[in-house]
Amino acid sequence: MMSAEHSNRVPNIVLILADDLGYGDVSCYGATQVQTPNMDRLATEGIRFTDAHAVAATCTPSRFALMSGIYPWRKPGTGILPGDAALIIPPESITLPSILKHAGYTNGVVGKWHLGLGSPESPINWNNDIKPGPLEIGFDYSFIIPATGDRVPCVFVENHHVVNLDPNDPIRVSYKEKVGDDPTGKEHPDLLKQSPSHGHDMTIVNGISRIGYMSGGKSARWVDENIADTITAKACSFIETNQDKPFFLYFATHDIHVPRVPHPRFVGKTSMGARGDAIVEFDWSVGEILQTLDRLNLTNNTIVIVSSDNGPVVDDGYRDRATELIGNHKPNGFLRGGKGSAFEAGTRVPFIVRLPDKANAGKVSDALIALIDLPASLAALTNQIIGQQIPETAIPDSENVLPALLGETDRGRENLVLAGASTSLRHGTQKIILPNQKGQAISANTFIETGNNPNPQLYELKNDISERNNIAEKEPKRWEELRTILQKIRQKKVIVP
Ligand code: NG6
Ligand code: CA
Repeated sequence: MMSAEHSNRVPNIVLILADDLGYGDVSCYGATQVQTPNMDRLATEGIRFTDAHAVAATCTPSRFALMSGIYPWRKPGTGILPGDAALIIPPESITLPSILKHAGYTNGVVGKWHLGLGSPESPINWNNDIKPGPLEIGFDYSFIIPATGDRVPCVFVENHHVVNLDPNDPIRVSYKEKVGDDPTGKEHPDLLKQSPSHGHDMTIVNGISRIGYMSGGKSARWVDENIADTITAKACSFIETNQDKPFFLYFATHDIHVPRVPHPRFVGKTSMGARGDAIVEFDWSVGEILQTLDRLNLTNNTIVIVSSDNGPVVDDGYRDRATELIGNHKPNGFLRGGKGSAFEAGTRVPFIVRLPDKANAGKVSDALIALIDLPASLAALTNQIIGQQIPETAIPDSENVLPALLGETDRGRENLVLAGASTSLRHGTQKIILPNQKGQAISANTFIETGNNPNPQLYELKNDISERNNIAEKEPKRWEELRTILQKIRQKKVIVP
């Protein structure tokens, strides 16, 4: 089957996870106003999935599921985290990286983390050892943006330490009150090079006001224009350093999240302003990874997976002209909704897998799969090759969809629970969204259709991919059957560490 078996070595795994990249944002998924040649190359050389999902429509719960194999709604406290939150995955628990580590992989995470750092008992001191974090849940190397680009502290953390920190200029962070005398966006809009449209009016770093307050750490602060260059170089050097052993690289880009401040060489590459240019920058990062694998002769023994943590958003809190310049571009493609939404575009994301030896190159698969399935599927892969077993109670919501990932079948999951503004269930091509009495139909901040509705919703995506025709009232029996399936999954007894 795969060359990995012949060479008696497990394949390397590179997982590139974009931030807020929508189903319609790349050219191999139909975008025309922006070209993504490296994503397109991957689609030509790999398998392009049309029905792959993040299990949540925002970052933290989506990434929690990817790492832990547990639906985020099973664990309180897995919503969008502030930058000073404690790690939400207990150290020593069984995770995607710990499974691979056990199978002999050397694991690295580079880029956006947003799963918390430190513990509730000992909150993070940014000037000291910062742990627990990625290294305590299975990674061997980490170079991370602690939370998001728009949240303080705006510094990189490498393993347990802030990069380039001057001990004489310690960092303080608060999400409650102003610390130190750095100007805020609220007090000093005159100092801003990009102003907020919602929130984002606290400490100014690099001319951009953020969520949260920080002081100190001047020499450690990132320059937004250089984030993609910095983390892409770290990701490539992790590959280079570990080329002689099986490695797993989780490369979580900052693109195309806000604030969108691409490097000057990408500015103006599209007619869509910062958001379009950030897509081009993201695609460049993908290209750098592919070239590094080519140069080191690793392409034929490496699985490359590229996806996104949740659906797209145009105005996510900064006036970067994304709305004005969007033209005919549809970030959600032919889907309804976007980031945060219970409609498909909240969670259905681009997902491409390139296999060793480019097996099944060019295939398009409509298997229903999700990022949460990577722990069980990659465990199955390593199990096939080296016979690894993991405890039965671990990664309870992760399903082994390896045959679909390998392109051997178009069958994926039967059921998938999705956490957007309201909870929904996919059962094959059928979808229900639970009634939500309180939620707004359109997000006041992002103007995205949330999918919230006080009434039951049922869609047959086979002939209504854009969720326009709610058939719940016409088909009460089908609605009830699907709701029962969802209830059963929700009530399943699982161990949540
Ligand atoms: C929201 C922010 C948004 C973004 C999001 C998290 C405001 C008004 N909006 O609260 O800008 O940071 O959180 O995005 O502050 S995510 O991709 O990390 O989930
Ligand atoms: Ca995101």
